[in-house]
Amino acid sequence: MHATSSFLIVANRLPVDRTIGPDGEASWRRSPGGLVTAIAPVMQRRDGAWLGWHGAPDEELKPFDHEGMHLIPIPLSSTEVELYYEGFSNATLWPLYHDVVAKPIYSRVLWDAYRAVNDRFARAAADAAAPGAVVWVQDYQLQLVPAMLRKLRPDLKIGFFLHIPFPPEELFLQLPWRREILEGLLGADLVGFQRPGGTSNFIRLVRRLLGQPNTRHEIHVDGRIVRTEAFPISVDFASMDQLVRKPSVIQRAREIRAELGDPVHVFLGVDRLDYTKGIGQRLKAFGELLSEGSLAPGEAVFVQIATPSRERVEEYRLLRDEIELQVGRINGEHGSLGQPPICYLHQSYSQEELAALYLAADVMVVTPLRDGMNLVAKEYVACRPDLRGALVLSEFAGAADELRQAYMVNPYDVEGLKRAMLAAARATPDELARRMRSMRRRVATYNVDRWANDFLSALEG
Ligand code: GDG
Repeated sequence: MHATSSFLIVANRLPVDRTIGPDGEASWRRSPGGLVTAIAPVMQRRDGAWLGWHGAPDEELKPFDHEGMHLIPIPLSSTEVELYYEGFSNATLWPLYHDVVAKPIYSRVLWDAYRAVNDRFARAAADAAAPGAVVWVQDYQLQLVPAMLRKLRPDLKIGFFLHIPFPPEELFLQLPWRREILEGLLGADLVGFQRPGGTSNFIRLVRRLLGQPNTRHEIHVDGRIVRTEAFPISVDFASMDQLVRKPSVIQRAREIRAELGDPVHVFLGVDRLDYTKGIGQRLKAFGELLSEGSLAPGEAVFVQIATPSRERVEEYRLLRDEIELQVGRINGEHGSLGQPPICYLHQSYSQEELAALYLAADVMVVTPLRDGMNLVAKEYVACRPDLRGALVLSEFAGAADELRQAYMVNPYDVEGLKRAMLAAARATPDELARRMRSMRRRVATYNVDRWANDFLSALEG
């Protein structure tokens, strides 16, 4: 009999990446990101474990410890990566849950793989959980786990959090396996969403498809009560705020501006290269501002970091070609020797470099067509203790509920987007400070610790 834990995180991925050193030795490195930072202390306090795939297909690994976290690797075959992860998770659920901005693929083969992998995660969690343990299941890849796990272990307290939007009825009803997904989620004691809209979509669908009696936040299922509520995720405000005050980061921000030719306006976009992020929309707006002469090349530079993402999924390959064509056109038309107006980077950066970029940017442009939250918007705010810098933010990002003082845009409205980008670039220092101060207050109080604690207190309370 192996040791069990009283607190479990179940997520598609483990919170570590394997790196190969110069000597050829493999070692694990904690992945960047607020979720791990917020949850690691809870794990240490409660003797917790984290279950997830370790990132290499066709490889079975024994559980191991890393920086005080007990990690339990769940194996995936390369076929499962293709069908469950790239397929059902990222070619079916991801576009369906993001307003169908790309066409979802509905395939029984993908669904079967999704169910089989969810079943494997549920069994592993059932094995690893101590009697009465708290299990927190994360995100759209594992929506069947709550019910599967409850069946195996009715003694557990099960929470589920969806990091992406939960779609409205009209869209969700397309899914051939819509009942199974809802029943899967209802295995939890608490189902958390980013926005109140997710909660009401969920409640409405449960009533319509399953006929379960409910109130605004509670659903009655087989003599149990399932609660549902919004918990907007956030960032580690204090550590970002500290990072960006380091002289080396401030110096690097200055260098970045100099490397860009010391333009008057630096616009910045930071996203995974994903069709939900509205990268094309913002580049189009920027291109038109140049064509019309509202911004002059040399006066304004747009830095677009597009981190490589899901490169084996067809839609993502097409998107990359589209964006790169668009960048080439705008740079070809408006650039001059050594001075392209768009600096496009299809690479990943360290957190320090990212912080320096945030600090170097006058206007952060966050224009998703749909986004659960969007942490980049909150990171930008956390990285501006100088109270300079403007945030242009899509009303379709979860973050728009909280960052009300941003320059709010509908990313489909090119004219509106252009107006907002110009207004942000031309705002007075007083105006910028007023907006930034109020947004920082919000992110500083409602940080990622608060998010994790609120969810766990609601689950256990
Ligand atoms: C999903 C939901 C929700 C990006 N490039 C680099 C890098 N990043 C980091 C950012 C940020 C994170 O990745 C991206 O988070 P977002 O929230 O913006 O977007 P998704 O990846 O789509 O996340 C989203 C989130 O889950 C959490 O619930 O907010 O709505 O879609 O932290 O900084 N980090 C580093 N180098 C890069 O090049 N180090």
